[in-house]
Amino acid sequence: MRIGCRQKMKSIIKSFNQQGFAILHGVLASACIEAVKRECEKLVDELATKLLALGRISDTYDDEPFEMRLIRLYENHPSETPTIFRRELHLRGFFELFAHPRLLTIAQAILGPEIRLYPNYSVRPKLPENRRTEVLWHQDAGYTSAEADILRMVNVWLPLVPVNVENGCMEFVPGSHRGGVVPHEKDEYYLRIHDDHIQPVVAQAVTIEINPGDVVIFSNLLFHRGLPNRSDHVRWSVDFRYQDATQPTLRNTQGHLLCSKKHPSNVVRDAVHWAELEFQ
Ligand SMILES: O=C(O)CCC(=O)C(=O)O
Repeated sequence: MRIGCRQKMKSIIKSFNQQGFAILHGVLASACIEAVKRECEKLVDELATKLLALGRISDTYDDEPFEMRLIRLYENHPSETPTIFRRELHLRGFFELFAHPRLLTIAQAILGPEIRLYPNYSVRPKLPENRRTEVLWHQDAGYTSAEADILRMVNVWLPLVPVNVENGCMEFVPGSHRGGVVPHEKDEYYLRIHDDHIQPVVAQAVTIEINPGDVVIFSNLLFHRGLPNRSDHVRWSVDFRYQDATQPTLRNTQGHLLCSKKHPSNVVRDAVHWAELEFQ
């Protein structure tokens, strides 16, 4: 690794360890983002075809831009809008992102040589003014199990459109990853950190306004939320997690191995192989 790269890597890891997150500007090539967007467009196409076949719409809005089409398709059925795609992501265009060499190098520097894609990878089309997409203050580890603070992970989040406070960017409490898993309670759609733990620190929260090509990595213990979308377009984003593959997932699903010295033949080989696999 060149000296400049080594220094950058050091400052990313320092920020991840101290603040609980690090922003990587311009790390993804536009071809990588475009490949993901094309796959998302195909998922929306499939939904449009289904809605038309069911007689729910009379126009599939093929000419609407990426950040508008879902709004048009569901304008008469707002309670049915998709909020997350997960099982659908075994498509070739996602592989270059999930197995991005620079992201994997960072994950290996933090977690060690054995890296799994944790069985929790998502595309979120966050439609405006939809409470089902407003993700409340939580720690990812709060969703896993009582032993979740043993899981060593690097969470990855990236936008497919520019994100800001208005359209529902992420919000983090720097340093909040240091105290282990705190109590969560069930709200209508999501878990939320108990008020006794979020209220004392909420004023320290920072908003993560970034652009396609940028990525933010963060700890699975960091207090974070996705703000509501108050704009007139869809806030598209992708989130996934790398985990130290020597650990259990603490779920019924096992994810997919992306780097391994111990079991190299089990690593997902390429985009074709990824598309043959399933969410598991
Ligand atoms: O994208 C969002 O609004 C929330 C995502 C989130 O909470 C996560 O990736 O853990």
